[in-house]
Amino acid sequence: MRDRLIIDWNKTQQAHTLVDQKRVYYLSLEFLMGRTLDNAMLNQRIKDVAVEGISELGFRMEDLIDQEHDAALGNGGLGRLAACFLDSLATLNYPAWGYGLRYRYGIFKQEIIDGYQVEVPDYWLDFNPWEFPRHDITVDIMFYGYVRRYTEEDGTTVNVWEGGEVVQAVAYDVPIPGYDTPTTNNLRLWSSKPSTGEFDFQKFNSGDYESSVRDQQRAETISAVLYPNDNIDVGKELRLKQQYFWVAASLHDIVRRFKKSHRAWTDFPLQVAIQLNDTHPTLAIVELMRILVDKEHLDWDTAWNIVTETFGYTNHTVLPEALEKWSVPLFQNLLPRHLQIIYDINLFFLQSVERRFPKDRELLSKVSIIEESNPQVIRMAYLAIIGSKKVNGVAELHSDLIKTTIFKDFIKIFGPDKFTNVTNGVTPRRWLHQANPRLSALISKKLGSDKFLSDLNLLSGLEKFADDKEFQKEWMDVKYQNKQRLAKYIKDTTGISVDPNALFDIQVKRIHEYKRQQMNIFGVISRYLSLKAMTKEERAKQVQRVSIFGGKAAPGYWMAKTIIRLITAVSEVVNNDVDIGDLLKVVFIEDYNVSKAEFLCPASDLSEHISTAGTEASGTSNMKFVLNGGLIIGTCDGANIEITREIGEERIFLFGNLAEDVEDLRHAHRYGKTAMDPALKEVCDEIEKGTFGEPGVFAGLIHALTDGGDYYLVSDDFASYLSTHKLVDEAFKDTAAWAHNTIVAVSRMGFFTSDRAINEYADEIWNVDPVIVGK
Ligand code: GL2
Repeated sequence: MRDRLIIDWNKTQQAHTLVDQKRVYYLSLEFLMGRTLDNAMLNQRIKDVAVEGISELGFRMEDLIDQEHDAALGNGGLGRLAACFLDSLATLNYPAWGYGLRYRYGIFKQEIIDGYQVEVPDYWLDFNPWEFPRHDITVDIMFYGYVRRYTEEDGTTVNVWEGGEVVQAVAYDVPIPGYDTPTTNNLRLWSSKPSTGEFDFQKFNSGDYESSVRDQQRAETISAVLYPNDNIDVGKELRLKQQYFWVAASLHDIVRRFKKSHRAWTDFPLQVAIQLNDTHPTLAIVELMRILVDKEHLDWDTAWNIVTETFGYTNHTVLPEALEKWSVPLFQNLLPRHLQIIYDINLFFLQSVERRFPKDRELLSKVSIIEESNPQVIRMAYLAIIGSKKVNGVAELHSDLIKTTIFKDFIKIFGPDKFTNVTNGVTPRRWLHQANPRLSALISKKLGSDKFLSDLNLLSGLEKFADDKEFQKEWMDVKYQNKQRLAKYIKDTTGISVDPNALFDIQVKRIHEYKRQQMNIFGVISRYLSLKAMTKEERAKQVQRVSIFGGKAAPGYWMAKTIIRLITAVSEVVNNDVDIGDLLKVVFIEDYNVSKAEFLCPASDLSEHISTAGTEASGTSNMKFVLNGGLIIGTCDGANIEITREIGEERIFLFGNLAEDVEDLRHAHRYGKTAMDPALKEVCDEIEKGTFGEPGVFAGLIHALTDGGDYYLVSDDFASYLSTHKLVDEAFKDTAAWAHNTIVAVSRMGFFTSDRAINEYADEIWNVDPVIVGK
């Protein structure tokens, strides 16, 4: 498979070089690729032959596929989005490159020990046939040092950054095959090593062995580990080093490629589009200015025009704790010349603002790249906005929110057209065809072809069969088999028996207070209490439920870890309660990752996307679950809103307060004007009674609801959450209607393919055309 990829990869790179047209560069600190083998076979359309061949040799393909380690160079949705985008870019034949870091350790592996999360390193490079070390492609990257400024004879000022520590970036290339096309793009990941070779031999020879090893380790540390934080900024120097190392190496590569064509610098934006996946690569704006002004000696204005025509910036969150800010002293020490450039960018920007809004002094401090805190900090998102041609959010509500909240002052300055929306999408190749081969085959059979895999709107052809009894049966049969597969996995890994006839209710995503797994588990406790209070006859009428959770907590996020502990504690009690039996089971799936998502998504009846309104920028697993024939319970947040619009509100269980009400509700909590929801109070009392073990362990969770001000509005949404779950139970009893609704929902999911999202970026932001690579 690897050799096949390489042949197409070579063909593609040659074709792209020959046409020499505009390319897209997708800069992302995270690429959550998952496994490659299955995807490579499917994209090259040779899986059937391979399965046959393998079985003739006496093996099962599933077993082979299972041998592969996930490439887990990402935290969650943001990193997985980048992976889906690479798949679509190649499938749609766009000349595109991904640039990222080759972390030696990806996201940690999660073990659950005595109900608690324990982090174990993810050493995934033992065996990775999908990467190609390119020892011929290296870039020296400098940190620290100082800036020497002098005036040349003709009066121009020259800035030279020198005297710093140099580290080498080495390229590792990963081929990215498109589906049903020879186009195989490149993902280039950078690895760090000392610039002087293996050791500093002078030190080594003079007996200073330890320090030569230390230098080597110091260099290698840069690309050693992925920061395991999702939606939170921690501001560590090593992280800034990673960002500059990756951005500088990537830009060097991009500029080198551009220079080969001997075009004028002003042609740069006609040949190059660079997309910043969140603010992590914002330094690229500064680095390109440094290259153009300090090294290529362009004048500032020409350079700035080139820069601002080249970049696009995607914002992925409005959470204030996730917005990157770098302390000026830390930055000054690490990147002294870049700080000067940022000051200049800011100065010219503020001067232009002042000219246009001479009476608005407050505006200047509001939009300044430098926040006048102690210490001063650099607001990376502001720098990204000012240095980019377009700024986009990732779902309609989110794109509206950034314009009215965190970036509102910039609308005044740049006008509304600079800001746009590109709703996220997921690749149907991985998230339908690969993850759910049974459903994919059934759809192909019904539609008479598998063309829907490259044109997802063709799913609409299913709608007319939504009431066809025979088809409904086949449809629900597929769901049942997928649930059976999950039930077996649960039994094998946890020992818990679950009945595939029960309603499978799944919430899998990073553990975060804003995503409200705590509300889900409180809801489970409430269900448990009501079941306990029922007579036998009443219980017999209830719908069986399996509540499935999965997700990693950031290692330093104590509250998220407490939520995991509550889930595991509740599962210990509920699963062993003889009164309850199969009516309710609670399962925590250890080490949720891409390959686990691939068998979880097809097995849900219901999935939960229940963030506090206005906090989840988009969400993408919501799309995956619906595409796989499940319904969702969710808040009016992120892409849930567009999913509702597409599939119809009768097919989604929406509940809770709206984003526009959140501020008032929080205000009311702060000033003590809200009493806790009575059902939630009962749940809290039960926890405090010790039903789920030592209550002190969960005190933080309860405190967050009471004196903590209930920032995520669990109490405000709890009653409607519970009553909506009752509606779910009722709906699930009517199998024909459930089948009808899931078929209609799937038939209307065409919009959520990442192919649509990528075409929107290509047309509206990058201005780039596909290149057809010959067979
Ligand atoms: C996220 C958002 O939280 C999530 O809602 C969105 O779907 C993805 C992709 O756009 O981006 N932002 C973020 O910082 N992380 C996300 O998953 N980690």
